[in-house]
Amino acid sequence: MSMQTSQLLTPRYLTENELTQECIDLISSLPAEKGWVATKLYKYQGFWHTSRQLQGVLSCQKHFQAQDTDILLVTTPKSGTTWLKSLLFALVNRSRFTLTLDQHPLLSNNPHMLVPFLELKLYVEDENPDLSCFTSPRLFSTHLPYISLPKSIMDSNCKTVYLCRNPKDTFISLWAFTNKLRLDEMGTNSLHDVFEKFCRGVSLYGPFWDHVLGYWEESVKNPEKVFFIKYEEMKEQPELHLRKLADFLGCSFSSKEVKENIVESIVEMCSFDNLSSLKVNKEGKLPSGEDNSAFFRNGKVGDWKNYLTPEMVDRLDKISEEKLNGSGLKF
Ligand code: PAP
Repeated sequence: MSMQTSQLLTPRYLTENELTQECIDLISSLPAEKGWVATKLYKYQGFWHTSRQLQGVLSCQKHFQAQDTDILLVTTPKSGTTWLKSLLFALVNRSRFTLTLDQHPLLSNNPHMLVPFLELKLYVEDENPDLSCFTSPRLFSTHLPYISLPKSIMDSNCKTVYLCRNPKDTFISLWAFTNKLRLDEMGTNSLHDVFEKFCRGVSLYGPFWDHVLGYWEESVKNPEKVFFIKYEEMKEQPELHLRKLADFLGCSFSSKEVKENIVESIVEMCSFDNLSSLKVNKEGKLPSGEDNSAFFRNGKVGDWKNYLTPEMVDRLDKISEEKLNGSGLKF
């Protein structure tokens, strides 16, 4: 294959050559490690990023202007972002888009297209994108750690929903996902190799534990601003937590809506089985090149039991105990 053809076939998520001089200069001063998919990961403000991602981080830190009515979904990668994007979109827009019709935007769009990432989509495609087409409340998402959030988010009254997941399932999901993103000629990452990296904190937006703790502490200090939820809680009682989310966001379900089973309808529409069986999610791709199907693996709690050795489990448990000790947070 010629050089030109192979460049044409490179998905956008792997492109590393569209960086501003500012980003190139910054990268040259940052600690670097071999990446899981992209060639390298760089440590910026204590967390690991690809160069493409870093470009988006810098741009959104510089230009994003939060509004008090904004809703920001923050997640650790592979914690159920796609799921919560769909739930929040359906929840917040339930008067615009009726759930009973077969025309709901979630039935023909991957949730990542409806709730875009700031640093992975909007601010990586354009240094200062025009966001005027977003209707209020604007719904955005990010994987950014608390310390790296654009300042305007901290200064505004916008609401943050934070989702995370137990580190064992997060790790397995990340391992499986990143192997799907690797091109055939790259081969796959062994579980053992990337496990070491994950434990050392060298993973997308890692260290995982520091990411979670940043938002946990903020949610304890400012519960009216940061809503903290785990994937496992959401799986166990989705209706209950969806109602709590609605209360937090100031759009509680009315008793009429409860009687009409709107809560259940949203949960059902956004279920793993429903979303993963839609044509758009079976066959579609994101503009950045990822197959939509890569965001739907099996959506189970405890799948780590099928992959991790007792030593690996012990090691992750010990890190969690040490890092989360005294915080009040447990997995
Ligand atoms: P991202 O951080 O790259 O956006 P994210 O959506 O957070 O990915 O993670 C995908 C995980 O959520 C997958 O978990 P698994 O690998 O353990 O299977 C995916 O299956 C799961 N997931 C996607 N959609 C749903 C859903 N509707 N309900 C429950 N889990 C889901």
